[in-house]
Amino acid sequence: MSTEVTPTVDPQVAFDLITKNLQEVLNPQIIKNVLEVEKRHLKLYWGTAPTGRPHCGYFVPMTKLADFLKAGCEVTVLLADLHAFLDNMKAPLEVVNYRAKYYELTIKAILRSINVPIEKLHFVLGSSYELTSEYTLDIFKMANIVSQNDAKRAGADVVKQVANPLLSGLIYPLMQALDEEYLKVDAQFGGVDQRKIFVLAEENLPSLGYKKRAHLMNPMVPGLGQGGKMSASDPNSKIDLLEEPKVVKKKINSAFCSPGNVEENGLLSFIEFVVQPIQALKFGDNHFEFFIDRPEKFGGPITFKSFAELKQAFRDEKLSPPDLKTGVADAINALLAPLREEFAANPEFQEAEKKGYPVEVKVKKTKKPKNKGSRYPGAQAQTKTEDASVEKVAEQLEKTTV
Ligand code: STL
Repeated sequence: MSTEVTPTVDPQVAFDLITKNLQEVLNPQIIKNVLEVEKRHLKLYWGTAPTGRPHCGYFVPMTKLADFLKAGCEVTVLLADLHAFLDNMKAPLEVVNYRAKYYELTIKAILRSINVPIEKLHFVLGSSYELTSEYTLDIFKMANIVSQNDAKRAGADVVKQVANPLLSGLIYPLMQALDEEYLKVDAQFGGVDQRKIFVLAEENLPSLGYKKRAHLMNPMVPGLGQGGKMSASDPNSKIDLLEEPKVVKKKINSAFCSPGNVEENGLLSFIEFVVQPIQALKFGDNHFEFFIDRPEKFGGPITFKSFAELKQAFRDEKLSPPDLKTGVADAINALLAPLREEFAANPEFQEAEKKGYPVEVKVKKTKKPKNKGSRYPGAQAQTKTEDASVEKVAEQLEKTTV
């Protein structure tokens, strides 16, 4: 086992790499203890639920996986298929296997495209151990120590919030906490939106006789629309990893981007959180080069040598929104080109896409009666208008997380 081999990376260097560019680290001393006292490789995992098609935001955690691998960590990617099912059936059971495959191939393709060696990366399917009797009993044990309220709050930023929340949303966080034990890791990595689940895990695993883990959190990257978030209901706010170059151009052109405004600008965020770390990975820490094929009448082609310089030029209105858009669309298309190539060359990838995301047959929407069970006050008296307005609110609340 590689963990028994004395690590070659200096503990301080490894710690700095592991925690670089993160928004928050809970219990860093757990990590330090592994590296400095136990003198072994850190074991950690990143989980993703194979729901909708992965989008450009996925580049962000990938650059961190690269850091972890460079630091000598044993890294596991959990393809949380049952979580994709438990989150309001975002992935029905008939398609979830294909989606998990699609996610696995996408993640591998991204990592290869940014020159990250993936031989030491493990992929685990959640259902491979989450359906064992041992795990089931642990869910029941957790269910006896975590209140409904705490489970609900823990999932609030991750589980899709709907008008009539299902029981599955309460099980989801309990299982994510248990995954840490079953994957035998020292730490879990995820977006800062996972924070409440991470805290739930820290607070409750010890009651089951399991150890508390460290938690590493990435910042959330804003989407392309006004108001930041990548939203499922606004397809223009996110770009799929296999998007056609023309569609990339179109979506970038419709992104919110007002002259001189560097605060609410998803395009600048994309350069800062995606393009910049990828260049640092590929060409060394301080390397940054951003080329914009600007028309001659607006000053001609230009290359920025630092993100700060680019941001300042935009703030001073020396760089206009249309020119910034040209640069970002070209940059995204350059990042996506190798992914499209892998997809075109791999029939397994194509099959996973076809069967994981079957073309939707448009059926006329019929109003589904809300499932509130039958034994609650006013069960008989419920009106249809009430139902419709609640559904509307639920739709507005719908969001995706990275
Ligand atoms: C999503 C989107 C995303 C991450 C996740 C879910 C995380 C899921 C998860 C599930 C089980 C775990 C850890 C993480 O043990 O980007 O819909």
